[in-house]
Amino acid sequence: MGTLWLGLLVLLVPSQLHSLPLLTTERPGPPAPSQDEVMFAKRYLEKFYGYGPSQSDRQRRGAVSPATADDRLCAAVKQLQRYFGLPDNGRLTPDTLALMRKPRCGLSDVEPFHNTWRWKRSTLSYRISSYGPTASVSAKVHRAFRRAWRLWAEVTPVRVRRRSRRDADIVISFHHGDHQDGSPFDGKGGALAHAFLPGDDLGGDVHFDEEEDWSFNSTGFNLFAVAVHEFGHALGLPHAMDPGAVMYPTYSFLPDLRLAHHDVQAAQRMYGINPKYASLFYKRPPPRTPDKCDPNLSFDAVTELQQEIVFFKDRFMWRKYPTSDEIGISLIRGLWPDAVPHNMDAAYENVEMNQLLFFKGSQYWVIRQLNLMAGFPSNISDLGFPPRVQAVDAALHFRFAHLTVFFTGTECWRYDEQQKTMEEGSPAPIDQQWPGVPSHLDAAIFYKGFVYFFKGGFQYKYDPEVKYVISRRPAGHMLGCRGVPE
Ligand SMILES: [Ca+2]
Ligand SMILES: [Ca+2]
Ligand SMILES: [Ca+2]
Ligand SMILES: [Zn+2]
Ligand SMILES: [Zn+2]
Repeated sequence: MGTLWLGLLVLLVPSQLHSLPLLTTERPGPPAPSQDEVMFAKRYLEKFYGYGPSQSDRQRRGAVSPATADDRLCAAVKQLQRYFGLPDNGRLTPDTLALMRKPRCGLSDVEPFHNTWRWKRSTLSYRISSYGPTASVSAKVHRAFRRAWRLWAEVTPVRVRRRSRRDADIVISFHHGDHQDGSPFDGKGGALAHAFLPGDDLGGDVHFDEEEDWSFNSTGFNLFAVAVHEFGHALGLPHAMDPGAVMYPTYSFLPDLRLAHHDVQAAQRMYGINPKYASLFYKRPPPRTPDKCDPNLSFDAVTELQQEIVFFKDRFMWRKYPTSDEIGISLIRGLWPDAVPHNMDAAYENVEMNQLLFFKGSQYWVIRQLNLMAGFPSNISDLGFPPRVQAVDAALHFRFAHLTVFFTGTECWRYDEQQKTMEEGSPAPIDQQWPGVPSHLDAAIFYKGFVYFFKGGFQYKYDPEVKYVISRRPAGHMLGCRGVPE
């Protein structure tokens, strides 16, 4: 049975190779945005990327002087795409629009911030002038704000105390729609809150959109999570491009929310270091966003996605585009619904069905056109795994063979995507079916006639024709990380 498998695979490969150049023409391009979507995108870009009917000074001074309205729109879209780690094609692709629909902070991503916009005193006061929908749970609000200030105070010498004085430095309030500060709120979703940079009067103040579903848990929008971000602005911090940072512009909720390395650095550059910082964070330093060129980096999963390859790690992903050498890091949930798991086990794209499958533990999720399909997550026993298999290590999909190979420990399983059954003879030992390929894999992908396996800090390039591993490189090699020569 084992030899039969390999024979079949080799037979399939030449036809796959021949078909590859056609892929670009076979695939329909992304649908053109509707009139409404274009209007929505323009409003978003005006608000957050300085796009406007008249060119800004910065654009006029720039080397490239966009001539037409279309050029200016394209330039603003590109700027947004670069910020969020998308391919900067300047087009309003479904991915770009999906990102624009994510709830976020109401402050611009390109507003110039200066280090001079900081408080000159290290003891500040705040006051809550209105509670909006949270009036009935004011004790919880106080607790959430106190915890949020504490995160910043633990890393800097800044102290922020609640005062009932009218002249508090930082006035916190809830507002509805237009509230006369030039930045009207927009109802449910969209902008959740905004803040003013340090200064007199409105300076340092924080406004929350009263129409949001504020919460103290993972439902709706977590008030503590949004407060930590807005308080960062109230201290003078700008948005961060690092998707692991609290100062990243889009909303995300993590049960154990902490300031990231990037946030701590930014705050300490402004205010200095809390003398207790080293002892407080000695055992648990602020988390760093994974670096694609870290020699110790391993991937959770890797998949094809249309013409891209996507590498997953924790709650982040890197997308490699055939047309661009720029590989940005972004949040998994910046594109897909929140249901898609972090720290996933495996992923693959079923091109024929136009589906993307994610695996974690005994469950799997199916995404189609950026939405979770009904009935998911479901149990991997659906695919024919016996109860003893409670997770998969990696999934390898062959689109033209309608075949997916799953790897679990030292075994591999062949799933027939047309019959929707596990093929007879599954499982088989990996070392028989894939000579030279390690067991307990991290990820696998079929790309341009070769299979790439990932384990730990390495990528193994496997030639299905000679049935052996032909090279071993750093795991981040496809992401442009050449590493140290072996
Ligand atoms: Ca809103
Ligand atoms: Ca103020
Ligand atoms: Ca894995
Ligand atoms: Zn913000
Ligand atoms: Zn406001």
